[in-house]
Amino acid sequence: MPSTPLLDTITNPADLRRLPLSDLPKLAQELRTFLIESVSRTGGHLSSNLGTVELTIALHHVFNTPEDRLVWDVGHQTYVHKILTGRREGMARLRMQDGISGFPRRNESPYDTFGVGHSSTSISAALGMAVAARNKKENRRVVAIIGDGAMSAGQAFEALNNAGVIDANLLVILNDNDMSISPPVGALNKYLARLLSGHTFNAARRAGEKVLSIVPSVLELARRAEEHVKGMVVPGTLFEEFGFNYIGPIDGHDLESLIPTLQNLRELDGPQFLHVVTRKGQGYKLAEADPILYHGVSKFDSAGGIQTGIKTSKPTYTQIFGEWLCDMAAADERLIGITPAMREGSGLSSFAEQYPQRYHDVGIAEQHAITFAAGLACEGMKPVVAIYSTFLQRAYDQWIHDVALQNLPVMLAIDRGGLVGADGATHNGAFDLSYLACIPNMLIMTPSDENECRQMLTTAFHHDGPSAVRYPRGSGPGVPIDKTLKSLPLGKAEVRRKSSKNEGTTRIALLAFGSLLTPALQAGNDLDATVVNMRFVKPLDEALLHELATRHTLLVSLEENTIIGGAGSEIARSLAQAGLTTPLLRLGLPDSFIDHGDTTHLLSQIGLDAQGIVTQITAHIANHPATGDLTSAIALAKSNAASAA
Ligand SMILES: Cc1ncc(C[n+]2csc(CCOP(=O)(O)OP(=O)(O)O)c2C)c(N)n1
Repeated sequence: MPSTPLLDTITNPADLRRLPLSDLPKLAQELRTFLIESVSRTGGHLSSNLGTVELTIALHHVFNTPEDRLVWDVGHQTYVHKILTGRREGMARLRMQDGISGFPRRNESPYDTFGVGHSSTSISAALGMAVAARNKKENRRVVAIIGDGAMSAGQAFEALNNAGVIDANLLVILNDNDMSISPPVGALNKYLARLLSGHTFNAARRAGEKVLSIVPSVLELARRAEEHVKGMVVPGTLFEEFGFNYIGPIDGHDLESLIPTLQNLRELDGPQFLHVVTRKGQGYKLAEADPILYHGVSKFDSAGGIQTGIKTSKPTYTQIFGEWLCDMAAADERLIGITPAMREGSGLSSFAEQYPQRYHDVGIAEQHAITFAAGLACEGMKPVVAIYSTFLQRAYDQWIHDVALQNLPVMLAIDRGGLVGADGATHNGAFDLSYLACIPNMLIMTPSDENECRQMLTTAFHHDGPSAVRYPRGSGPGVPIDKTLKSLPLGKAEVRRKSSKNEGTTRIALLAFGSLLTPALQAGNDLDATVVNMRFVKPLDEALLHELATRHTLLVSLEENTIIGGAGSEIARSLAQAGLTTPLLRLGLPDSFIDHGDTTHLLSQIGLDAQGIVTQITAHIANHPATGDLTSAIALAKSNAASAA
């Protein structure tokens, strides 16, 4: 690690507050060096953290944290905050199992005032805290720090709308780096750009200087003078119309203007809004040049930078989707591709280039994305919404009320279904099968390999109603891909393994959904079980299911979704409704939030790798006398498998 003598003297914000202002630029430099080296070793979010070094220093320097509350939006930009609040050592195990999280978490530190990972919650949460402080007569300050990307979401405006009338002591800092993950979109972005442009920006800076020259004792007068000055040079801003006192824009890398501005704002009552301008990737040339590439990184060589263009052996599901989208767009001009601010992550970059007129990045606005798609579908378009499972949670009512209820042909390409690894509990796609399966009119598919994914995407696209294809993060088993656009028969599962020895009397059937087919096939060999690729969560292949139920002594459902209400529950419902009493063991994600870590390891820990599946089934059989007679069948199968090997 590079030498960081000044940073070494700081273990908490109190140490930082003892430093003279003149030392702070050097501290910022050391923090950047440390950050680049540390993130290059662990992976994580880099560009956004480099952009908020000075802002974080200034906030902890001016505010009495943790008594004063800092509420970060998204929370991917809080590494410097973590380093300055006693977690510098922890950075070595950032986002690793049992290491610190990549986002703020209330149970990790008293300085992490609000758990986050999804965007645009900070103003709402901070407002709640400010109102609580007022009711409890606690004289603390609450600050929400939100990016211009996160500001584009409806919830941020819902909170502004409410804050303006509550008149609580709340400071909102807009960290404007003119970037979301990819370039920002929408009218708000254009508006912010206007605030920054030419004359207005410089004049506003002068106005800011005037604010700073005013002593707190004549605060009210000062406010009026400031209004007057601003009134002359900056037109009333949108934020003022919401009832905020707008200050800015100021340079978010200039500690000499940041610190006194924050000191002044700390003394002002009522809703305050500070607009700071920062640069994503600041101080690391490679990230400044390509902030998108350095937004979220795997381990890399900090001197040489990220090596691009390296071909991996297997395509990811995201890539499979991206290619399919382009192919289907060529085949059907009604196709419209929609992303809520995840162009790269969802695999839409090529589509956006090839079909700019049919590509819509709607901003961080999942709810709008779905209802926008519904409107398109009403008029005969074929919208495809590419969305992460975890972010679809935001748009649940839109999906039910605007799409499913009207039986509109809107298609969801749901990425990151199941565990996601380093991003952890906030980003796991643990619930989508549960929350979608209960909605009428739905078609829900879970591909078990790349080719099936392509076929399911085609099936969904041609379906005349709401549909979802749900695939995991990363790559699949690596099967060859048929480039044609072929559909699958609706609601038909596929028997992938039949018992070799006990045809007709095989006792265990593994009913696997999506990603768990691969380990199920391995477990099936060990157990000499029937293995079925279920393919459809809805409609289930009930004919096959009921037939299997009569020929097996134990059915086992497998899904990378929470067990409660998931695909296994659908199976249970179907069996019960048919009066079939064959025991069913449901395997899937447990009823707890699963933290960050390596996905393979996590899946093994919760018993969803091949070995774990065998162990869970044998344990279940041992504990349930009704299925006890299977023990000898399994022992026999295992010894057969061993002797065959
Ligand atoms: C609800 C939701 N949708 C999408 C994301 C994915 N996401 C993480 S950071 C980010 C961009 C945020 O941009 P901005 O707020 O400007 O912060 P910056 O990274 O530019 O500092 C997005 C879209 C998310 N975290 N939450």
